[in-house]
Parts: sequence; C-alpha cells; structure tokens
Amino acid sequence: KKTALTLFIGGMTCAACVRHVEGALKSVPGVGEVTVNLATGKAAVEYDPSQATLADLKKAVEDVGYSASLDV
Ligand code: 9UX
Repeated sequence: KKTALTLFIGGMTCAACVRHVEGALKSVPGVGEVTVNLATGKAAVEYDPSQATLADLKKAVEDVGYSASLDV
C-alpha cells in the first residue's frame, strides 16, 4: 500500500538538478511515482512505507547533493 508525501528540496537550480533528484528518489526501493517541480522546489513522492522511510528518501536526495525536508 502506497502513501505519499512532499519534500522541499534545497539547491536545485536547473533542469538537470530535477533529473538528479528524480533519479535519486526513484532508486529507493518502494518508491513509485516521483514528480519534482523546479519552480516550487517541491518533490511529490509516492512510496510504500513498509519498504522506504522518510529518512531513506531524505538520504537519497542528500547523497546526490541537495537538501531535503518534509514540506508541511
Ligand atoms: Mo543543476 Mo548542476 O545544475 O551541475 S545539475 S546546477
């Protein structure tokens, strides 16, 4: 069963940044649809919480050089 959350991504300045963040998030086991918006800096992520945690999602983004925080 999937759930969804939105992350605020820091440090994206170009379209390639968007692809880097999308690729990082989609590489996390359990992650499905990912939509990253450069203008808003937000990433909408669908994932299976039995396979991936918020910490996993944040780490994946940070590992490719961006910051990530839960968007409330
Ligand atoms: Mo968006 Mo970069 O730059 O090397 S992918 S600024």
